[in-house]
Amino acid sequence: MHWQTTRFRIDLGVPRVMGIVNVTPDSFAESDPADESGKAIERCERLVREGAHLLDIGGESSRPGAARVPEEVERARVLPVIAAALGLGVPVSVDTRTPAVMQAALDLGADIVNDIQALRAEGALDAIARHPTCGVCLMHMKGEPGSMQRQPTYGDVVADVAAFLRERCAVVQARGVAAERIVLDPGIGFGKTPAHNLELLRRQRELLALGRPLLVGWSRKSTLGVLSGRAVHERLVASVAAALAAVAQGARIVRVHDVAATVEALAVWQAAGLGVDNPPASGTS
Ligand code: HH2
Repeated sequence: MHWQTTRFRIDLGVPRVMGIVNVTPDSFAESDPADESGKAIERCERLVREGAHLLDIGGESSRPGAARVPEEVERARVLPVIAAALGLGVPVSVDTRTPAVMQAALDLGADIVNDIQALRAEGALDAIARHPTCGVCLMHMKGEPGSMQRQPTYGDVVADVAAFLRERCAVVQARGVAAERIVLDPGIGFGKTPAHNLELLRRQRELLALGRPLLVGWSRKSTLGVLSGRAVHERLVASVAAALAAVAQGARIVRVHDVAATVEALAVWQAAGLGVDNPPASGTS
C-alpha cells in the first residue's frame, strides 16, 4: 500500500512516523512553542534527525476552544518553515483548513495537505483538485474546534466516523483526486469524549474497510491524560503506547510530537514481526 504525494510515493508497508511542527504560540501540547520560523525550522531538522518519515507543519491551533487565526498570519507562520523543510529529504505536509494557505503551500512544493476539516471549506477542494499529485489527509471532526467538546454525541461513533470519511473520500475522488493520494483519519479528540476515542481505537480495524490507509494522532491528547493521570507534558509513555496500539489496530501513519521515542518503540515492534501487515492474532483460536 502506498500514499502518492507531490514528490514521494510513500511505501506504507511499514508504519510511518509523522512529526508535528506547530508554528503557533498556543498549541495545546507545546511546552516550548516554535512560535517563530527559526525555532520551527530547527525543530524540523531535529525531528528528521530523530527519524521522522514525514513532517506536518501547522500555523493554527485546533485545540478545543481555539479561535481562528487570520489567513495572513497563518501564511506568514508556515510558509518560511515549509520552504526550509522541503530541503530535508522527507515529505512535507501542511496542517491547515484554510484554502489559501493550502494553495500557497502547494505552490511552494508541499507534498501533502492535512485538513482537520476534510476539505469542506469553500475552495479547499479546488486547491487540491488543481494539483496533479499532492497527497491529502481527510480527518473526521464533529463541529468546530471552538465548540466541538461541548457534549458530543453519536449513535455509533465508529459507524458515524466511517460514514463521514466514506462520503468525503467519494467527494474528493469525484473531483479527480486519485484514491492513492488519500489517507483517512478518525480525528482523535475532535468532537469526541474519551469513551468515543477509545471506542475508535478498539474498533479501528472497522475503518480499514474504507480501503484507504489510516493516519492517527493520539499524541499527548487529553484522553491519555484521563487514562494516565498525567499532565500534558508528562504523557510521553502514554503517547507511545497509544501510537503502538493504533499501529496494532491497522494504522499506517502515526502523527506524534515525540518522534525519537516513537521511532524506537516501532523499531522494537517491527523486530518482533509485528509490522502493520502482521497484526497480532485476535481471539483465542
Ligand atoms: N490533531 C491535531 C492537529 N492536527 N491532524 C490530523 N490529521 N490528525 C490529528 O489527530 C490532528 C491533526 C491537534 O494536535 P496538535 O497539532 O498537537 O495541537 P494544536 O492543534 O493545538 O496545534
